[in-house]
Amino acid sequence: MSWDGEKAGRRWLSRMATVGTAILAGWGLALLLMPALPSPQEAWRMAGVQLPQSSGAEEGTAGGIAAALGGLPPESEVVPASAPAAGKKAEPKSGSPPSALPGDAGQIVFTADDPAGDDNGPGTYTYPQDAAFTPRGLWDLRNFTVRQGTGKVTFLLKFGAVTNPWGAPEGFFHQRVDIYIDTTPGRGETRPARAGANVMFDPAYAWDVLVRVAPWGGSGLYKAEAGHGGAGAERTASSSTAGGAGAAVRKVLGCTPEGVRAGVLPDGQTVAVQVPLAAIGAPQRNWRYYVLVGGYDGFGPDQYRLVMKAPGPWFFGGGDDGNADPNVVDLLAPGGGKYSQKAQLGSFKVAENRQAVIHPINCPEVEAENGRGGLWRWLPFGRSL
Ligand SMILES: [Ca+2]
Ligand SMILES: [Ca+2]
Repeated sequence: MSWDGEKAGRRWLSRMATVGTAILAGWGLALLLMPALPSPQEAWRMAGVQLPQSSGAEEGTAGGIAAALGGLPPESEVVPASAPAAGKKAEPKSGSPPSALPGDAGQIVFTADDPAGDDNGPGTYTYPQDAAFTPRGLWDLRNFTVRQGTGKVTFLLKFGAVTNPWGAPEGFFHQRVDIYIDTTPGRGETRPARAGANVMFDPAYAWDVLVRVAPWGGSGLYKAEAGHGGAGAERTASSSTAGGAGAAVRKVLGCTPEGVRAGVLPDGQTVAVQVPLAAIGAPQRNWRYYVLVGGYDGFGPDQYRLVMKAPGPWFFGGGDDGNADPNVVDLLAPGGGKYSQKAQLGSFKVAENRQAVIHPINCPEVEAENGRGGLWRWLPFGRSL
């Protein structure tokens, strides 16, 4: 099947996603109304969340978490299980409050800023044209922070904007984030867990752990199996299409009250994902982080919204109609230099059907390029900013 044909097929599938969204919204609503199954908000509370210790450098976070403990949004503010038909103007419900959030987020152990206004992939990508994809900043990662608390590791992803037009129970809808972590030198995977992001990972920093972030219960913790890091396992787009095999991975935890939990901080801009410490381990100084931000599409490959050559109501534009171009619109990376987002995401080759190779933050090469006063800081556990 040609790339064009294949992508056209997926384009059709994604048009059907509006129907899917309605169904999913229905599930989400049912989940909220079902007493036997706690909503994520209830789950936070069931877990006995506590207020984090304020370190004085977390304006809008600590106080926000306190506000979040108020509980579920009023029923009147739950978005009805409906979605606009393709081509019809969507009416995002901006009045919905963000979901309640994980408390006891603990101390910051790693934090990195990302440039504002760069949710354009290699510099050319444009937003889908439907009104649901407003305002600007939905995919513009601004900050990535890791906190270690009692029995939990929390990943905080601050965006330019977060909206929830179809009432996903997590409080966000548009963001599809993968946090791939190289925790163990010399082993791991250089391919994504599933085909979809359309990128390859630096073989020198093959990933071992994936924190998958998606609405509608799509978040989870995965680990690479044996892996083949360092083997120069580069592959072309032909082996990484939607139906192709992803990396050998094991699902460790799904999105459950005892597993991985996701929500939005009351600042309305920060997606938070909490993972049990026992499952992921204590963050270490030498953990390398790949943070990939794409658009969520329940019917997209690995739930990534496709990037096409021409923009459409439901697709990003400014890419290519094949599968060499990344479906990643923002990448945690320095603002310039050899490892800038533009350089990394732009390293794909359509003619050779070759995907971009990306590099993690907090590795010596990128750190050197980042220069003095870099974007990120490692903070020994127990120390406040
Ligand atoms: Ca950004
Ligand atoms: Ca970026």
